[in-house]
Amino acid sequence: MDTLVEANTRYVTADPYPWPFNGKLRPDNTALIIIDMQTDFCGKGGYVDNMGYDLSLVQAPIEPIKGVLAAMRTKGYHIIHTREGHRPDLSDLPANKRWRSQRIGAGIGDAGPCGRILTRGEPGWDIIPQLYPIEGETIIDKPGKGSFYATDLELILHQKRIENIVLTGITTDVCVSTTMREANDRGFECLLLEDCCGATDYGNHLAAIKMVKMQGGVFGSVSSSGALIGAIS
Ligand code: C5J
Repeated sequence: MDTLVEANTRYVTADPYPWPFNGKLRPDNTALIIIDMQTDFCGKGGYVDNMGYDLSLVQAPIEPIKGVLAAMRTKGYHIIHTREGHRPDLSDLPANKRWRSQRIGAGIGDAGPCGRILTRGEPGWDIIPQLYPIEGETIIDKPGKGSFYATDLELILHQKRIENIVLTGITTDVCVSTTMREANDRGFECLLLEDCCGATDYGNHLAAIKMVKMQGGVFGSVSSSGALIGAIS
């Protein structure tokens, strides 16, 4: 059974608990956040490709996210996209982050096949065409891994009266996980869609998902694109 619908409540079948905890799943109080689906993280010639990782792991969530995005757009849910990247003058790039990226052969701000790596305005930094935002959707540009740090995301979520967040994107163990932890600490009710995420290391992907589920759902609950689409349809 994908949904449990009682009077004025709606749940997504999820592990370790049906989500959201209070059954208040509605378009007006729920946002889909799609994290960092940029060419730099999943495209040929981008940052992750330059570091030598297997792109198939970070491309796997593209089709499942497409399905969730279409379903949630149709139903009028809030849609938020994020992009990790730095100002062209690199004034928001910590020296240690730059040093570490150079050390692994993908220096942030350096020229690459898709323009300057992880630099705002460059082709590689932008969101892939398959998941490109449409008019009215929010885009959050962030310099770090978490989507709340040094951005106006929290203010926007409060202005829109959002209580529930569905998390998707890449990478499961870095930006998605960091954002989920930040959101959870701020009282947002979070759901991670496991087939809508991917990591540069499959073991890390699985571990990041496992961590969400411990302690009765210490950061929220975990489900799939199919269960979410079933629940809102
Ligand atoms: C990383 C991200 N992995 N979007 N960024 O550096 O997860």
